[in-house]
This record gives sequence, structure tokens and C-alpha cells, in this order.
Amino acid sequence: MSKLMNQASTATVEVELANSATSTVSIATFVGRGGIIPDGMGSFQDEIVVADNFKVSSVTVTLNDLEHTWVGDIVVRLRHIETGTVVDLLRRPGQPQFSSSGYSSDLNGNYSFSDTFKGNFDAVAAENDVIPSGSYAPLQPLSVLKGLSSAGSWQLIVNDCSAGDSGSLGSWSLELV
Ligand SMILES: [Ca+2]
Repeated sequence: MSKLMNQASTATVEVELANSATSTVSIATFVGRGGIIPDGMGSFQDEIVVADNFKVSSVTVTLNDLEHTWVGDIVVRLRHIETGTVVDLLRRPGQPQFSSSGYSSDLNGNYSFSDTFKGNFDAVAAENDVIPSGSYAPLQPLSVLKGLSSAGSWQLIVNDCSAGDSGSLGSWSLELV
């Protein structure tokens, strides 16, 4: 391989093709458990431990059967434990700019987050309705995880920051490419 890279530019192209073929093979989807989201205190946490070892190029997180009666209470984060890298998928939409309680929309569906998705979660959350299942851009880019090893512990953290309205998560999935 290194011999090829020292040759002409044609060889470099071949190496890039080889790399992209490898990434295509390394798509792995993992499923984590759900549970009750503690209302106004603590957090729901679950870890997916990945044994497969490849270099991560993109990350998609899906929250399945996420139900809650006040989206403005909720913070959802993905944490790569070994590096301490944390990405906010959503963080109390509408709080504090709309009100100290955030937007009142409900969650009831399956919500996927990836940098390639265009859905504006906060804009939909502002409509005072049930936030539709769909594909949304995370609040912070998941691309900060790019280049990490897939092997390790991936943790989902869901906080409910205000007592009163509550909810639960059915399960979650992590797709690493
Ligand atoms: Ca609450």
C-alpha cells in the first residue's frame, strides 16, 4: 500500500477507492434499550458497547417510540465514553428564548438525527403540536465523532429538566458508518 502511495497520482486514486469500499462494508447498527425518563431530575442513560473496530465516518442516532408531553423539558445527548466527546442532539427547544419552560409540543414517534438530515427540529417543535416522526439535523454536529474508533462505549443520555410533564423512550439505535 505505501509503495502505491509513493507512485503517481493514479495510484493515490486507487487507494482512495479501496478506502471507500472498506467504509461501505463497515456499516453497523446497534440497538439500545429504552425506559422511563425521570421527570425533572436525574437522567435516563443507556450504553451500547461496540466490539467492531473501524474508523467512524458518520453517525446516525434514532430514538424509537419517544413519548413526552413537553419537548421543552428534554435534553438528548450522545456521548462517546472513551474520549468524553458529547454531542447534543436536542436541548430544551424554545428554552429560554420562547419561555423559561420551552416549547410545549409533544413527542410521539421515531426521531432520527444525522448531519446529512435537513429537518429543523427546533422549528417543528415551535408549532405547539405533536412533533412528527422523521429525520432531523442534530443541534450540534455529529461530525465531531468522525475519525474515532467504532469500538467502545456509546452512551445515550436523556434529561428531563422540569417536573410536571414526563415521558419515556422505547429503544434507540446507533448507526456507525
Ligand atoms: Ca418533566
